[in-house]
Amino acid sequence: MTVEKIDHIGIAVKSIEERLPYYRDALGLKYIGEEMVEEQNVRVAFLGIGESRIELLEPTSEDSPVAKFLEKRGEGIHHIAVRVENIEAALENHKGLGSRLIDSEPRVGAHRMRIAFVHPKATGGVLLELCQEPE
Ligand code: CMX
Repeated sequence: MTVEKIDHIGIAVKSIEERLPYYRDALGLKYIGEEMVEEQNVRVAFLGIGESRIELLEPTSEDSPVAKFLEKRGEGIHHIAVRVENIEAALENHKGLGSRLIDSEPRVGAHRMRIAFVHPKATGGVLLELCQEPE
């Protein structure tokens, strides 16, 4: 089971339109694009930072996990995503060690990546996303 790199850091924001100018214009990151992730009720904007990315997450409905996060904690780091070579092997490893998973099977996320979330209770308070590039 190989972890390749930090794929992206997810930052919960109330409004992409309001926050994008900081990351793109003040910090000077390359704007990659935006996408709706219907299944999660979020709109995401990606910016490149070296071999990783920053993902701005804006909720599109009140029952979005990001809306709940904003309500409880306000804007800030929402999750860290690590790129793995084989997501099934990574999930099996977690299951074997009894680590609490949110997704026991991979599903499709932004950019058609295969993703699965690990519960923050398993990691020391950080929501972790495992992701693998689509074939
Ligand atoms: N990071 C760290 N801790 C978090 C957290 C986050 N993003 N979200 C919730 N928590 C904490 C809560 O504060 C709570 O802590 P305490 O018990 O100490 O108060 C604990 O985790 C569990 O909270 P909960 O009430 O049981 O669970 P929630 O209903 O708040 O849901 C979570 C939390 C992580 C299970 C849910 O948000 C989830 O399933 N997330 C995965 C999907 C997701 O986040 N999708 C959006 C991104 C999509 C994308 O990038 O494509």
